[in-house]
Amino acid sequence: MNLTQAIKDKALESGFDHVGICSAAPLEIERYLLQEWLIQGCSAGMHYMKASFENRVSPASLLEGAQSIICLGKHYSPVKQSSPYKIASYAHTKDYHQTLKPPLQRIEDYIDELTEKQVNKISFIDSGPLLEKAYAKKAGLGFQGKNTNLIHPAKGSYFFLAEIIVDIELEYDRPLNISCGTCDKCVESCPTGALDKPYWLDSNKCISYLTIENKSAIPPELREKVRDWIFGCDICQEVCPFNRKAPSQSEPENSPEITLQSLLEIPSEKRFKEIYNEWPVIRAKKTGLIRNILNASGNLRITDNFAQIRNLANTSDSEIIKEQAQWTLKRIKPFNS
Ligand code: B12
Ligand code: SF4
Ligand code: SF4
Repeated sequence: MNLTQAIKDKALESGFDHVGICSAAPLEIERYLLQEWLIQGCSAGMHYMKASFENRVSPASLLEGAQSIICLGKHYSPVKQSSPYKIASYAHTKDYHQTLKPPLQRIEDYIDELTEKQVNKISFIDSGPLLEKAYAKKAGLGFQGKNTNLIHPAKGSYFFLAEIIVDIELEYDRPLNISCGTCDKCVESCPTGALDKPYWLDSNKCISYLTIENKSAIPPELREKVRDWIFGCDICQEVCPFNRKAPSQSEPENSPEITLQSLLEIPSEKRFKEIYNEWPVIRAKKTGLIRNILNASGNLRITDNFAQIRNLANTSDSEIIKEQAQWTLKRIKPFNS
């Protein structure tokens, strides 16, 4: 069996659902589009997107002599949510940055077993500075939808991406010749207008950014539009016809409980990190999650925690939480009688 096929077989055997391989040549069109996206300020407060610009479009800047990229996809299921507060489906499974490391390592070890020459390689799961969707698209893993996610024509978009850059030449796959066509559902459904233009996401308005990466207050004009989401957002995937066949699951029993009460009982950010260590919600930090729950409580008019919210509005050490609690209080006060 040839090397390319052996690597692909190993990737599937290791638990990945998709594998495709492309050349590690620098991206030219995407370089321009990414630059434009950054100039327009669409990366919001994610300053690391600018800092690592060259790495994103030029794999040789990440691995000397980079020749090929093995692109991998791992599906997760959309979740039927039972809590009034919504958490993006991917965050109901344990942190993929951690769980996908061992299967990735198995593929890397296998490449070493198969090849006589020392193969230099480097692997990434999201956290790496590589334009992952663009390379995965090149490797035929899916097409890029108007919601900007990579979509597999038969299995939808609920999958993570990972990749291994290697300094050997392999056989390359081709991009798929498929598109959204006339569908516009995600653009029409995005509550904040983050997808004002198809294929173009403004992070400043995206609920996923506002509730996860954003370390400041949620801008007042967007608070209502964030609705009941407290970590991430799945709306532009939920409405996508390509996800109709994605098998959904109920919330896993061991997924962490996140309520205002449970968060306020955690004494520090350090302790929060220890408790949620294996879960994606760790990214928002304790302060971010409290801010998000307060915002959703205001939108849902949930009055159960009225006394705690009033307390936060008067005495919180965090200006962000204090101000958000005051906003929430104004919205729920008339309903607390
Ligand atoms: C920054 C980031 C975010 C930001 C910005 C999102 C974005 N669309 O850029 C925020 C915080 C908002 C975010 C949210 C989410 N993210 Co995110 N994110 C990233 C990260 C770290 C970088 C993405 C990036 O480079 N953006 C830069 C812009 C310029 O890229 P782009 O949108 O793809 O831009 C292209 C288009 O504009 C396109 N284009 C422009 N015009 C046209 C015209 C046509 C015709 C076409 C075809 C294309 C096109 O060209 C550009 C360059 O390629 C990647 C991991 C990585 N290292 O790549 C994960 C990643 C993209 N995220 C992921 C996920 C799962 C999510 C969420 C679903 C999580 C959630 N449920 O809340 C949401 C989805 C929101 C959405 N609709 O995109 C997955 C996506 C997997 C997939 N199947 O696509 C990734 C790949 C992480 C991973 N390894 O699994 N994310
Ligand atoms: S994740 Fe939500 S807010 Fe962001 S683009 Fe999609 S629908 Fe809009
Ligand atoms: S909802 Fe429609 S337009 Fe949006 S990504 Fe899916 S197919 Fe494309």
